[in-house]
Amino acid sequence: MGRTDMPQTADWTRVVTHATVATCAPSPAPYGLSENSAVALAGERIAWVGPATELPAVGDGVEVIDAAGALLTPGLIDCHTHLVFAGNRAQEFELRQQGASYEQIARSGGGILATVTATREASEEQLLALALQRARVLMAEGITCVEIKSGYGLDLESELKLLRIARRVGLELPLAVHATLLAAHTCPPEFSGRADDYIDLVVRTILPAAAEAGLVDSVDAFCERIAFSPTQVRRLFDAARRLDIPVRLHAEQLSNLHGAELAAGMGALSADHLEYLDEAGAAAMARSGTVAVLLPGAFYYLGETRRPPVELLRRECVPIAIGSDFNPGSSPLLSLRLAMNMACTLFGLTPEEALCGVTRNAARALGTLEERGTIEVGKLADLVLWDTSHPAELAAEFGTASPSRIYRAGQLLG
Ligand code: DI6
Ligand code: FE
Repeated sequence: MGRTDMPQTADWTRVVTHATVATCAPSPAPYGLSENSAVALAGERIAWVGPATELPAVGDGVEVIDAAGALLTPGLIDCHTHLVFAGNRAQEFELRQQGASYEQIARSGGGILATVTATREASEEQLLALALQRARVLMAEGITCVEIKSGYGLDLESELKLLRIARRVGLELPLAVHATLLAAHTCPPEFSGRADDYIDLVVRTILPAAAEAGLVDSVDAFCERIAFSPTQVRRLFDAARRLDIPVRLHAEQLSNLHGAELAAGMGALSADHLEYLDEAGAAAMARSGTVAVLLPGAFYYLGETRRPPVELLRRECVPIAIGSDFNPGSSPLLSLRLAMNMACTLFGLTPEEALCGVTRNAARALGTLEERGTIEVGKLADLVLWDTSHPAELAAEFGTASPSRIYRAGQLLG
């Protein structure tokens, strides 16, 4: 029998049936939710989605999992982490509790630079072990894809080291990794007072070398008074665009330098933080389809009071994603579930926005929406079966509702 004559189900490998499926795809139903549904997998891809009552008969070789009403969602995506670093900044937490601000600590040589010192001193194997340990914690929450930034090396060798580690995490674990070059995180001590010269080094040496080694999926920068100016960011983004590498930006976290507007104007995948975003910035993001990545962990940990303009983002139809921003200085919380909850409690998102913010819109922020982020035929079978049946629980609570089964590209993780 020729392949075209074979029944549609011939290449199916697994079926999850009697599930409450939240596809997270655009749909009139909140969460794209449907009860008593089935999802069929053919190898690493999703082959069929529909009501369990319409599921075609399947052959003996197909594993059938009866979900008994449990919730099935896309694998979660943490689209903003700084997962590779050494040391910790607990002493800075003490200083801040005594009244020092994040900016004051950064200006006096602490902050990001303290982590740069610890990270430069650590070996590649030590850093890899730390990153793997952290990635496993995220995976246990149902994360199947993570973005990992460099940015605590700030010289050629160290930045390449961090990006290689990001890639190795994706090779050693069943986890998709998007590696982001964040060499423009802050000015390293060797370039103190010479930020333009450091940007020269990033543009002429670090970015081309990292790109040549195949280590860069996107380029990021920290656009802030304590980091880089919009003019410097533009030079870096121009260089990234010449290499055909997508850009994203830490923008409007502590002040409004109009970074989001700049990033959107250059077609950025995302602009992240955005507490100080204004109307022009949101309108520019809407025009370019740039995703707003909200990072409530940093807002919470730094004791900020200014919230990102969620109502404005909704009005402008800017897609909203949520990341953990896991890092030792401003967001030491290794839990995307907690970030989802905080996005609701602190920023006023709905649980549905929170779930779509770590699935569909997070995939979009990583430029991978065609492959991931929703349960739709043809996409990778990155799926999580939960020990709950209602999707609101994923944002309403944390430390509860755990994954009972996780599939990464069709493979059951064990
Ligand atoms: N914004 C942040 O919140 C983190 N990086 C950034 O650009 C902070 C990183 C750190 O303090 O180590
Ligand atoms: Fe960040």
